[in-house]
Amino acid sequence: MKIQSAETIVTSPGRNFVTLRITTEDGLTGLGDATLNGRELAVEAYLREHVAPLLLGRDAGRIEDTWQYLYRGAYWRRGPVTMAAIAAVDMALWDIKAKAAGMPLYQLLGGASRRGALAYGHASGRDVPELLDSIRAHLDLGYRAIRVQTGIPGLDSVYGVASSPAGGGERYDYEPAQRGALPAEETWDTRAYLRHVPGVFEAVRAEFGPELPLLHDGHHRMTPIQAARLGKALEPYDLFWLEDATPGEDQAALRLIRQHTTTPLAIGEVFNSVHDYTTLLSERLIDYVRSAVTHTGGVTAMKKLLDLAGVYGVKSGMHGPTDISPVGMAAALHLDLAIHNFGIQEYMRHSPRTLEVFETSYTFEEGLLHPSDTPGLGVTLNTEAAAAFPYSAAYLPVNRLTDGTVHDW
Ligand code: EZ4
Ligand code: CO
Repeated sequence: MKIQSAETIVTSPGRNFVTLRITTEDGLTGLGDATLNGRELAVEAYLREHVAPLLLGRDAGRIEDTWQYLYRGAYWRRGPVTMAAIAAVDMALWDIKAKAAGMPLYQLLGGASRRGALAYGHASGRDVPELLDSIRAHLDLGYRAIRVQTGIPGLDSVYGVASSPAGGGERYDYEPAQRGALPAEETWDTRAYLRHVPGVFEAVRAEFGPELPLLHDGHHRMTPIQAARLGKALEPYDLFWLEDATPGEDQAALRLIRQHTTTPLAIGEVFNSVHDYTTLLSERLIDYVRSAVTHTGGVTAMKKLLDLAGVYGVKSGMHGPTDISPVGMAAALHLDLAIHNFGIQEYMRHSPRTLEVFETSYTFEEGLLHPSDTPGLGVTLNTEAAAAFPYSAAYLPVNRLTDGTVHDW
């Protein structure tokens, strides 16, 4: 089963996606997601110029060997661009291997460990009444776990708060990457945030009771001691997790937070390697691993990372925003179903236009996602539809404190 071609496809059905399609001499195709939000063309060029030529003629069945060849063989290791490119190759090869076997990928990963993967949706509101409506709308959509993000008095726009929140069955349409030549700029005030958030969770618990799993994303904006204080303040509301309390590259920061609070901690959506987690796992400083298959070197690397996490009792909580393409989402769902230490899966529905380009087979019923029993990953790329949506530059916002200092977004 030799690789005959490896093509990159950039499409923008509302937002940009980079996809790798590998075809074998006997006509099997595999898809891989290589989307890196706001830096898409760097990964596309890496794949097109430096990876695709090395794949031609290789045995498509040698997934581990190809992973090591691209990782160790480049000499330059890790980093989001490299690891997204390797992830795309790895996903495409697993897609091909599972199609050749006539099985859904999760069967090759050890078979199903559960009926489906508990998904969490994203409720948000500019104020508390709007937030409560958004939570109701998500419960109506079938979600059984909900992330809560809220506007902050005095701040114009805040991470994770949709401008037109889901209501009456609408999709949560928050897309932080804005099209245009320059990133948008937002203003941030951590003290205002810390004052406001506990009262929001108080109102949510008062309305919906103690059972509903609630999550919250701090989006890297706090210092360790601020995060410790927030974690402590949120303890009465029994969060499922507090995500990205501090900037991700500082693993030691989590030690300080951990000393002060029993609120469960999740981190890792901007990580790209198991080496980003070694302190966090061995010292049991976190509860959930947030990496995406797309940004961490694919199914092969993610499986190893999650197996290591399991040794320390840490569970999965894979990243699943709309900037992970349906291909990357499907790869996550196969792992979610197969691994033992599954925790939860983030699920933001893709737009109808995205789903025209990427035809998916995964399902969402009674709060659970299932990758389907279609052989392979279960996603087809409609190349005609993809071609109708050319790349359009889009950037994530830049964040500034009220005095103009650049802050973490
Ligand atoms: O901001 O995927 O938990 N989810 C998140 C996402 C990230 C975007 C960045 O590309 O934090 O919304
Ligand atoms: Co996040």
